[in-house]
Amino acid sequence: MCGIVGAVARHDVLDNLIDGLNRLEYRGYDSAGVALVCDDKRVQRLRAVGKVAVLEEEISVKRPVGHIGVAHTRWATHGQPSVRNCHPHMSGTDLALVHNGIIENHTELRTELEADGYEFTSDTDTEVIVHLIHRVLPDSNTLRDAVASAVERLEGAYAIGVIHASSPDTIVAARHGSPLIIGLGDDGNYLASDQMALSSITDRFIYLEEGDLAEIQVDRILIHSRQGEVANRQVHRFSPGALSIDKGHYNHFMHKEIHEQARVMTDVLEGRLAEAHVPDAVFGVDAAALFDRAQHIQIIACGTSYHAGMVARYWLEEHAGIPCQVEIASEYRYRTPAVLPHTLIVTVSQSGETADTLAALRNLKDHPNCCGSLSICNVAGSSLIRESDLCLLTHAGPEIGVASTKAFTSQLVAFQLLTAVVGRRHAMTPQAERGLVLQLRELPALVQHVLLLDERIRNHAGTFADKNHTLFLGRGVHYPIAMEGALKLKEISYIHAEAYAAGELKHGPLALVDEEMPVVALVPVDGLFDKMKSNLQEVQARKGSMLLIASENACLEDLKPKSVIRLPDVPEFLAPVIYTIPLQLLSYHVALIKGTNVDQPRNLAKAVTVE
Ligand code: HGA
Repeated sequence: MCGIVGAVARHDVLDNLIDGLNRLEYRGYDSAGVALVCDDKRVQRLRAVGKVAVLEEEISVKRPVGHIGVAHTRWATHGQPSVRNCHPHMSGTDLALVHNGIIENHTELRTELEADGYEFTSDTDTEVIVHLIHRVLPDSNTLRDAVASAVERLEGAYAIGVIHASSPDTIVAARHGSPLIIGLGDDGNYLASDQMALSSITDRFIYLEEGDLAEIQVDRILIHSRQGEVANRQVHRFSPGALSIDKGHYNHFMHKEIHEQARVMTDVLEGRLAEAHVPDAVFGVDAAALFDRAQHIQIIACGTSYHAGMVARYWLEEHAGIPCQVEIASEYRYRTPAVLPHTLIVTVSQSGETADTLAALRNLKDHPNCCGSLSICNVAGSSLIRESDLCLLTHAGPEIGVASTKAFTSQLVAFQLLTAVVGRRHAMTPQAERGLVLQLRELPALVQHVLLLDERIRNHAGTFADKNHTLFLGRGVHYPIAMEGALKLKEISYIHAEAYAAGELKHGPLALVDEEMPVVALVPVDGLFDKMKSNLQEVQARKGSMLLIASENACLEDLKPKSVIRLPDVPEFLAPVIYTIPLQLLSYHVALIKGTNVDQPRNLAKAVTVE
């Protein structure tokens, strides 16, 4: 998604801006640009389609020097990726703006501004904002007043950074629906849509809240709330290590992040397991009272996080005995759900900024039947965390690969902890909770063991790389794991992949099965093992080529499978985490053979901050 960086300092800020853009590359983008108020008091802008490196080439020809500037990586929502659509956008020669988000009423604003004589030079929704500010500037005392009055006209979502040639000491920033943070430096102050952008400059951050308007100067930051009052926002500190982005000895972030999962399992569990139970306080100080009230759970998420929620529903209903529903946020936010009394809302998002999930939470949390909200999230200080009553940080560390891996398995563990605390109040006996806690302690070692299969899984990747389609099959709690496996393959290798609950096969998808349709099946030895085997017989009878990811105890002789990856026999409660890992590795190796961009797949972005 789009990224914003801004800087105002005692030194030339161009290198800070470019460094920030490079650190935001992981989010996915199609073009980049920068604008500075230069020392001759003119605004100089440079923009380029493609990687930040292309912009840097332009800069090397014509380097602007200035103490204040804004920069942007664009992931197009309105208008093609092209130089004319790159941010920063300008109105006249003195005013420049960067924007993340979508302006929903841009068409009517454009018509109005054109009637006033403004000429548009891009196809974006963003350009209306900069002209709106320009139009009110002559009647405003300050740039801040002009921005404040312009944003009142906007419908939709925005995080913006604005500079003007005649205010060469101030960046004005505003947020509504898209994240924005201020970084406090020693020699200046900074703005970004993601703290990762500023990780080489500072470890001190202020998170702007909804409706905030900020003036950022070298030695002064002034924030006004939506109500126009001066707001004192807390400064948060993060250790530099928490923000490090480095591939180590791996060729891709995704591969590194898959291999980090044993450590991530340790980190997400650290301090969260008592001798024989999961303490309520793991979820926050008010957790006990809130969990006491909850009679029903509504999980809301998107993409991979939605799959984690689907797995959780099996656990929460089977082990905890609490009714649970799971829904895709982009659907949930636009319907009128009949909310059951005493519903606990659980939102899940790696970044904590997923626009649809955040909107769904906002719509629902004041519903009279909601007894509270919990967010499961990887980024401290994110909007979801700040707007929820309770949170569980997944401690997976920065996830740079666009295709989520370690964030997913850490979300699964978060849900295992939730199953224990909620279960204690419903169907779970103390013995059962103790059993779950003991199993969870084994998880990091089991994950480490499965990661050793990397090489063996690579040997199977060739079967998929020249195919156009793949089916993934699972049953029970492994059905959403099959969905996650299919999503990984689609995302990074661009092979069309579909997941089915194996029992559904004969209701349609079996018609697709032939030698050209590889089938990946998850075959743990659990209560559905025999059913799964029958489904696989159906595939085999149609000459489907199968890759079975099966427990080492699974007796598969009658299927005579050519391709099997054997996994350790693990407790059923842990199996979804364990069976995820070979699917991640398989996708990775297929993508490598196909030569796709593993960490930044085409058309995709990391933190999905637009709806
Ligand atoms: N709507 C703007 C910004 C898009 C965005 O925030 N993407 O993540 C544009 O299309 O330029």
